[in-house]
Amino acid sequence: MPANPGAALGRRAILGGGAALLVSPALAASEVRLPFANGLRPLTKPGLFPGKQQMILQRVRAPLLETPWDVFRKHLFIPNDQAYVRWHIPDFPTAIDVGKYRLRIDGDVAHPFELTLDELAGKFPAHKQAAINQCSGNSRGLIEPRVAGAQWGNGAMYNAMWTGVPLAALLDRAGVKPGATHVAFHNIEELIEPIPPHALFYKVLPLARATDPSTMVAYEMNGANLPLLNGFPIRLIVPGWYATYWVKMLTRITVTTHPGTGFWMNPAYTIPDTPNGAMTPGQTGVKFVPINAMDPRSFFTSVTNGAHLPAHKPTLLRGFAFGGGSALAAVAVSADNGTSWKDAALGKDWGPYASREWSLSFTPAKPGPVRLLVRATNAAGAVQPMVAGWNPGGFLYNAIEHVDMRAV
Ligand SMILES: Nc1nc2c(c(=O)[nH]1)N[C@H]1C(S)=C(S)[C@@H](COP(=O)(O)O)O[C@H]1N2
Ligand SMILES: [Mo]
Repeated sequence: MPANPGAALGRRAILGGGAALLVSPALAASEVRLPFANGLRPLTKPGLFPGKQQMILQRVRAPLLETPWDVFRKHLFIPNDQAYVRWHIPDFPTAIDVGKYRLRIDGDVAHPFELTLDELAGKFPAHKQAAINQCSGNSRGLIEPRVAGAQWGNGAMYNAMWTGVPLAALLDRAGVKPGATHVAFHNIEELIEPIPPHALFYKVLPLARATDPSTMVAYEMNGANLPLLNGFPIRLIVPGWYATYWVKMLTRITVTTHPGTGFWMNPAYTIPDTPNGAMTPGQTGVKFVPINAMDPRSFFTSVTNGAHLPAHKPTLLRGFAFGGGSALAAVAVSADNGTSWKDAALGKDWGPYASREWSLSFTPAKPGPVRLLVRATNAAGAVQPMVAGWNPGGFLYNAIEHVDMRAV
């Protein structure tokens, strides 16, 4: 952790380059097969995208890079150079001039103001918090029936330790006017080249969510500068909510009385206003609302499909889980397709919005096939379902994961 984060930002005047735009799948090192039809994807050569090691190449421009599953098997906090990447607008910036960079707070406030990056890091107390960034469409490739959009496996997420300034501290200094209801977030893309207003990646939060103590403007990820592709120099983080609100290269925060009608608020990134955001394909008359809090999820990391376990002997199973919109309450494993569940032990608690390790000793009763399921429950009582609910955006996927192995 640099002693003076402002200075650390200042040292890096220009970042990035055009590398991301020159990638062709032919430059990929190898391939990986994601667990659904048409799941074959190239793996990038390390360094092909600025600041990124080997990633699963979903799209070149605008980049969609998925974190390979092996990374989750090794790390609870995903290294910055392997954190997944998602951009919407092809001409997103490939260089940042940190000396000229400004963050502006305006709109329905008493005292609009502007900060340099040094002022942001130097004038407000630094706040640290672990939180998982997960794309609304993470695991979309697993949804049945299939829907359009990035066909991610489970790797469009990463747990990280964030350092920054609570958004409430910035809004307090600006003095939110009575009657304000929402806060809108702009990013540098609109300064780079003319983008039609309807296409701007412009996101809006309800005021209560914006002033929640966990919402913050982050300038460090895992104790280092944010990678360019993950939003250098600053981004919004909205712990517990899907990453679509985690606006990268944040430039302007506008307090407003409007919920926002830009394309990326509506119709994009909306979910059915039904239990678990589920509906049936073709159903009509469904009301849609902006996507919001995440659902609980849990994963195995110590075992994979096809593994052999010793029969009659204990194996320590391990994995990680998160609660989503509220803290993780429990993780349980089933060896009988969900008829009975055994609670796992939970590892260090990194805070309500972070990933947490779990472990459980398991002894196969006899040789033969073993299917294990893992299920998370959060503090609000949400439990992972056996089958994920369907919606046309392919959002909120959180079905119970399983591994098929053999006891020998
Ligand atoms: N400026 C900007 N911020 C953005 C986006 C974008 O396209 N532009 N995409 C959002 C979406 S939908 C996701 S899933 C996350 C991805 O964050 P990451 O690239 O750090 O993984 O960034 C969010 N913030
Ligand atoms: Mo996303």
